[in-house]
Amino acid sequence: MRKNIRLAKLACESYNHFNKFNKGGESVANYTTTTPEWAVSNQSAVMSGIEGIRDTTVGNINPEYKPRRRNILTEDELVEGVSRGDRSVLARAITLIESNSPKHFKKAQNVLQRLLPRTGNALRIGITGVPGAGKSTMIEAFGNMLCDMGHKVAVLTIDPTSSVTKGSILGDKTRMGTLSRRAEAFIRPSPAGGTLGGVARKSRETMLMCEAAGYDVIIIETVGVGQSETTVRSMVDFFMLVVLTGAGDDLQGIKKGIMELADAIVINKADGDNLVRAKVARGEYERMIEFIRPATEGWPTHAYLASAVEKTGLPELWQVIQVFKKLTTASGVFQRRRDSQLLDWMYAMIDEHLHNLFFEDAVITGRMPEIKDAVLGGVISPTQAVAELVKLFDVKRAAERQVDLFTE
Ligand SMILES: Nc1nc2c(ncn2[C@@H]2O[C@H](COP(=O)(O)OP(=O)(O)OP(=O)(O)O)[C@@H](O)[C@H]2O)c(=O)[nH]1
Ligand SMILES: [Mg+2]
Repeated sequence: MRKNIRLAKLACESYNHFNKFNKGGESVANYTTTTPEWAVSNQSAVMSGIEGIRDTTVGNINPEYKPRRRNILTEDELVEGVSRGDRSVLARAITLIESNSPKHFKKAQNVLQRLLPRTGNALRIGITGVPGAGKSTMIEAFGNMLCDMGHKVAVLTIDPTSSVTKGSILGDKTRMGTLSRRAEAFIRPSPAGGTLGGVARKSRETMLMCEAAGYDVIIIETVGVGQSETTVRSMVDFFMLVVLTGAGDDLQGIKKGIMELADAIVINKADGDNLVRAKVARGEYERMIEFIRPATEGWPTHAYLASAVEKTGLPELWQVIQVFKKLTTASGVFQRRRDSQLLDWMYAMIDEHLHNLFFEDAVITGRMPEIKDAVLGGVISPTQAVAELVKLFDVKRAAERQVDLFTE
């Protein structure tokens, strides 16, 4: 401790000394300068010049200086900026949506509310597949192609593991290097942290913001492990599953459930030596699909070949998506899906809301251990336990205690 104080004193003294020295070279009297061995013998002119140098970093700190703060945008400015398609305002509106602060939550919701009339006009495409299947590479090639065709493309990712790995953000930005530099494209990595439910809400609202900003194709990438593909399916119109060759290898861990969600199965990396195998895989997938219920009423799911690297099969894929949109719009399936997605979303949020109210309530958490013991000890049945807990639960009080239910 004493040593620390001594050190601090020493640092302070030397700082003052240094300060004095740097004030326009007022005083160097206390310094003894030793000439370095590499200096030429007649150095006086140069050395005296040094005395006059003003160090702008140490001795001349401007007391008036205040670090520049980014001005906070008002609701009106956010609405206006996003409507105008201003990318930096859009990014800030999304940051507001992703914020966990109740104050930001309210502001973001107000902005979103005002922008709602401008949403809904984009085609929403989801892409899933095992890690390394080539989703990001494909989105980059596909996105560039769409931009060349005159579309505005927004790419979002849902990565339930991102709070753990964090690195995926950097990875995707570099993998989508050319796309991220285009004015017609907007890439936003997955909101970090939180439950999948929280990430889903944020991604959904981010998607709406992008639509309001004029992006007409939204692509959402998610890694095909766990629950996130169901979440993405519930927010897109068209869903593709990207797979690799070697479908026989136990379907590369792809569960039948995921295939049931897909409107198209894309066998990627159909290039070079892999092309023949990719064709074989396509046949195998086609045979399997026959036994699976199609994800979209009236739309037969098929397997297609593509190479994200050689950019083959991508125009055909876009063609397929166009036909899908035309057919499902004509049959009414397109709009019906969007309607039910909206209601499902609302119900899911109600579920989460009530779940949090109950399980985070102090009275319930206080009583829970005892009740659990009683159930495990065979003293009461689970049904009796529920009855007792629900009787204890006071919705009004719980609601008052909760600061903001949507902010995880
Ligand atoms: N030969 C070949 N390689 C490809 C193709 N598409 C992607 N790759 C390579 O496959 C690797 C993984 O590609 P990514 O696009 O990062 O795969 P991803 O599915 O996004 O992976 P995660 O984001 O980790 O789930 C990279 O090294 C790509 O260069 C393709 O069409 N052909
Ligand atoms: Mg990726």
